[in-house]
Amino acid sequence: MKASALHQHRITSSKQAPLTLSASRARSCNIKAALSLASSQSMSVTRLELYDDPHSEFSAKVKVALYAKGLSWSPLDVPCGSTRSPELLALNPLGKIPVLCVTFEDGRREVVYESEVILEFLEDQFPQRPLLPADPIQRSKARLISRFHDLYLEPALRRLYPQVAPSVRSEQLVQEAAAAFHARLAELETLLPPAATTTITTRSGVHCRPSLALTDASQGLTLADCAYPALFLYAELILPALGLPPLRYEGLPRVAGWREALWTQPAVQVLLGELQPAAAEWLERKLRS
Ligand SMILES: N[C@@H](CCC(=O)N[C@@H](CS)C(=O)NCC(=O)O)C(=O)O
Repeated sequence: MKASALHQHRITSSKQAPLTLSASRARSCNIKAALSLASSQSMSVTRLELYDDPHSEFSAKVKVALYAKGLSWSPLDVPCGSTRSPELLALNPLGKIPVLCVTFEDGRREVVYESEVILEFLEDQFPQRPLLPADPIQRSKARLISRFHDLYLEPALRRLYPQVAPSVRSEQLVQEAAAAFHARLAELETLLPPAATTTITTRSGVHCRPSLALTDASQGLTLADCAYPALFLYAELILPALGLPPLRYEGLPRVAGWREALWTQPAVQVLLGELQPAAAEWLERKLRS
């Protein structure tokens, strides 16, 4: 699927096409038939709505999965622009986005939150274009890499966010947080399978073959991949903004090859088309404060 086609799909009004496997499929068949195909459960989903913020890293993770599965969804603004608003807390008592609202064909509306739980829900509800490999061990590895993002790598990067504003920046905290982030990246290198470092020899020399976390790039994304485009993007923006050396993934050949392969994926390209300007705007705003 081309990136432009995916983008069109993302902005499709849910009134026009409640939920489809793909834009082309919606055109070629009755919507209701597509909906029942799209759902593994007896009850079909007619609408997906996502409370998100254009620069939210965890919302980006969910959007990669939605795009990879070719699912249509509508964005919802966070009520009053605050994750602490009574309206959002009524949906997610943890006061965080992303929050996915799911409407079923009988009109029932359910709320799913926590990005990893949302991804697992999407996988259960829409098993077509699976994001989890068939083999149980490979599934556990995909979950491990995704979990590593949520529990270890992203929290390390997050320590740098409050340091972006020059008015409150502490050089010591920047150095400590950057060192901790690089230590986590080195751990990530060891979690990735050696396939990510597979080299190919051509007449022009030896090249690192781009590979996704668990599969060859030609096989598409898995659950392991969804969180990392936003993580890499923010890390690449924030480190130099803090006066630190740019992130070049030196000594991390598996991570470097994986990052390169991610950027070739249509779902990631759609996400980056939205996230890059939002992240740049966020950074500019923080740098002025
Ligand atoms: N563990 C949560 C983390 C979500 C998260 O931290 N979201 C941020 C935006 S990227 C947020 O809502 N922050 C507001 C807050 O923590 O009050 C998940 O995986 O969904």
